[in-house]
Amino acid sequence: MSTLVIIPTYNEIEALPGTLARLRAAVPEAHVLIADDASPDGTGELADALAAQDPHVHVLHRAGKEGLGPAYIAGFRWGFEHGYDVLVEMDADASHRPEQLPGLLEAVRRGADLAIGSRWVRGGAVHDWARHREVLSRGANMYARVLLGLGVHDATAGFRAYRADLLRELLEADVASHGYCFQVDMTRRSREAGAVIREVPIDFDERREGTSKMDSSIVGEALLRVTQWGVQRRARQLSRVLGYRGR
Ligand SMILES: Nc1nc2c(ncn2[C@@H]2O[C@H](COP(=O)(O)OP(=O)(O)OP(=O)(O)O)[C@@H](O)[C@H]2O)c(=O)[nH]1
Ligand SMILES: [Mg+2]
Repeated sequence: MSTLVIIPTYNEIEALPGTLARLRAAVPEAHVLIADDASPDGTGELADALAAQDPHVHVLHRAGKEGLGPAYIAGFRWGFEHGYDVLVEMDADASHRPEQLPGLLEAVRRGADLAIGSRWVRGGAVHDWARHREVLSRGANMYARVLLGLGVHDATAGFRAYRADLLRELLEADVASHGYCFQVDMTRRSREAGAVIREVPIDFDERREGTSKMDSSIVGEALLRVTQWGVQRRARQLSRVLGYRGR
């Protein structure tokens, strides 16, 4: 299983070197693609320097900040072109422990199309997270679970391993989501495509370097989209029921 780990970056000059070193040590056979949105702090140049020293490291430079979703989609397409079997999503800020990536890859090896590194299943945990972040994440996941019937406990999770074949199928349609709801959107699409989804418990660490890119527009987009998808889903269910009664 040839593996590409995609790390989206925006102003991660402090955190990236440590995360990359841990990743290269934990899963030496995997290749890495840093997808940088022209970070003003020079993360893209740093990534080029790291790539020049290590043939397993690659860089995708994008024109400007467009959010997580478009950066990942560009990274996935790069991965398809280069023939990888498994594409991984991982944050640059070491919130996701590279040492736990083998667990996700093992789940794919055993038949999952999508392995989600989950904070909110038994054995999963968050460390040093502010109370309001935990409440937000748990609340968002509960809302998405109830509205969308995903059967997944951590639909916003950003530490994931996808079988490339599943992603290729999902990206035949446009995915417009930018922020966190990109993760929910992809989970929803995976479910609709009949994919085998496994949640693997992980430890999520609060970032120690750099600054968060989460803001109210990202939360707002997620709330709006999840609500829209939930309403669409209910409307489809209702029209099916009414359709049967009408016969
Ligand atoms: N290329 C790109 N990467 C982004 C963008 N926004 C966020 N990222 C990266 O996506 C990953 C997750 O973003 P974070 O800011 O850590 O978001 P978060 O984990 O929800 O927030 P914190 O818990 O506060 O760190 C990091 O590697 C960011 O650098 C973007 O617009 N473009
Ligand atoms: Mg983070």
